[in-house]
Amino acid sequence: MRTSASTFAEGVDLSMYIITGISVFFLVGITAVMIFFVFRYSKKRNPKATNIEGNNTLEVVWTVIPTILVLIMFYYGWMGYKPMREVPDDAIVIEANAQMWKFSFQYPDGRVSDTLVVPVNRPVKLNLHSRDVLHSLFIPAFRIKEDMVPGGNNFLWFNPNLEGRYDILCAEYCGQLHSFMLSSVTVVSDSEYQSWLTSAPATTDEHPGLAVLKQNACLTCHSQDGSKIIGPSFKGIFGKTETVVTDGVEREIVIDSAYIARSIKDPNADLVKGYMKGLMVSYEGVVTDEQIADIVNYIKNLK
Ligand code: HEC
Ligand SMILES: [Cu+2]
Repeated sequence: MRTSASTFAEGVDLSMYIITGISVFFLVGITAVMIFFVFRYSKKRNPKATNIEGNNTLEVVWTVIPTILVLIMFYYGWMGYKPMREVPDDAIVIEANAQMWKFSFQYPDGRVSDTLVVPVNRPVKLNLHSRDVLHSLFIPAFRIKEDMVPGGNNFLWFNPNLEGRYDILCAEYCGQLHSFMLSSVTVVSDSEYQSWLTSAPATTDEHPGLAVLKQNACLTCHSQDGSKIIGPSFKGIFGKTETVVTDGVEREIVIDSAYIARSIKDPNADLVKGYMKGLMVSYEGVVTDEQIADIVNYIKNLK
């Protein structure tokens, strides 16, 4: 049995069973009739081929019945889908952000989390945003999936009705590490939700620069150990001389704080030689100047 943990599950599952049922009925029926005809009208039993000219009754029957069946499928599909676009007024509104290759969720009080925590039996609306390419937020247990379009403002909502922890996947092929773009939603009681909301985010003794790199998923593209992932590694780059391509012209630069800041705010201005343009998007307005200073400080120490 698959898990179903939201009020949408019933409608989606019902329409799926109806469509699958009708399809299986016709698969079996048509196959059986075909096999019967192969024997009944083989050359041996039916040596002289006959030509049958039109049959109005048949024409009407095989037009009307399939039309009714398709309308039945449409009806159940529509009944399952319609409530997904009608958000209750009292829904908790959370901003869901996607980027290559990470989800993050921002709660009304400003709290940001990599995973969702929601109270049971309360409607939750997610406003869907993407910082770079097309992603899609898919929660199979809730039977809900919507595209996250850069520059668009799509949404989804759900009403979870079973406590537990469920997978969130990106369902739109969004590049090399698409299959690692995972998160989860934990459905808890109302009191657990309240205490989670008010609890201070776990403090770590991590370098603030490292925290910023993690929070913005920089490390999905930049390693700290010298290996090349999507972008160059951060290891030992500070003070290094590097070849970059600026407006199509190669030149040598020394990596300093100003260069790192520019790489973050306008990544395609100076392209590191050997890397493709447009992979890294600008973090202008996303990462503050203080955070950039923390990053620079952290990279300096990555020997
Ligand atoms: C989707 C992958 C991706 C993400 C996410 C990403 N970058 Fe990059 N980054 C690249 C690529 C590719 C390059 C090399 C091409 C270029 O210079 O734009 C690059 C270049 C850089 C450089 C220049 C490195 C050098 O050796 O000159 C810095 C600094 C940098 N990124 C910092 C960051 C920071 C900080 C973040 C997070 C806030 C980040 N990047 C997020 C892909 C990414
Ligand atoms: Cu994605």
